[in-house]
Amino acid sequence: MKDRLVEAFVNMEEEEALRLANEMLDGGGDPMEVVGACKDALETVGKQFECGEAFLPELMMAGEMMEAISAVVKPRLQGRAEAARIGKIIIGTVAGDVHDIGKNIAVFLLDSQGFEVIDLGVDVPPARFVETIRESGAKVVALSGLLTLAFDSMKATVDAIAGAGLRDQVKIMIGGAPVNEQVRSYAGADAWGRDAVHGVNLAKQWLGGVA
Ligand code: B12
Repeated sequence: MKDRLVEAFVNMEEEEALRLANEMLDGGGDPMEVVGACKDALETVGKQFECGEAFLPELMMAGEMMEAISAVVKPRLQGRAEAARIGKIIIGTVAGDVHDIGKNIAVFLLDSQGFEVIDLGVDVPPARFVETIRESGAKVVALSGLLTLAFDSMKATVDAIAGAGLRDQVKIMIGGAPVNEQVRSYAGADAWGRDAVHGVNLAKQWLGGVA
């Protein structure tokens, strides 16, 4: 079923993809497996875009399909919600980047695991993160980015937090498909999350809650 979902997604058969996602979820499937199938499909669409076999409309269509499927996955994740709020986390897609599907998955997973999430949206300038740390007193900042240029924005954000004298008060994690240990080191973040579940585990280590 997962393979059929990947195939329908790549072929831009929105209704069929949505139907298969619902069937997997109704059959008791893990919501993160549905997300995983969509990620595999998006990777293929991304590669097609890179080599000129798909164009911006296909990229946009893929984004819309992912959003539609996220909307049916989300309530299943929220079904696992815990009552207590463990701590505050500021999250946003860094300046110059508007990709937010992965960030939104991280937001609803963190929320469903009991964190208070302050979502600053996309294309967030470094100063906005600094301001929000001051206003909220949050101890964790999560930066998302999908573009190569996001690496510089992540570094600029970490630098701005340090420049404001707040670096010792917060733990910073970064994530997004192209992020790895090298990017973490370049940006000066404390950790990088391979996926949203890893991000939740990092937050639990830093703020408490069982990882
Ligand atoms: C959908 C999409 C779009 C949509 C975005 C819609 C939206 N609302 O987000 C639209 C059409 C708007 C778009 C626009 C563009 N895109 Co685009 N897009 C994609 C695509 C196909 C999928 C991205 C996606 O949503 N993946 C699925 C999610 C679930 O995965 P994810 O984001 O990695 O998130 C997971 C983890 O990484 C993690 N995670 C994410 N964030 C965080 C944060 C933390 C803290 C943690 C712990 C974890 C975490 O959790 C998630 C779940 O586990 C990718 C290809 C790809 N495979 O990545 C290209 C891609 C990212 N886009 C690309 C490009 C070039 C563009 C454009 C420049 C195109 C153009 N010419 O205009 C613009 C950029 C606009 C901008 N300024 O940002 C390139 C980037 C190349 C590069 N090296 O920079 C890619 C790689 C395609 C390609 N292969 O060429 N895009």
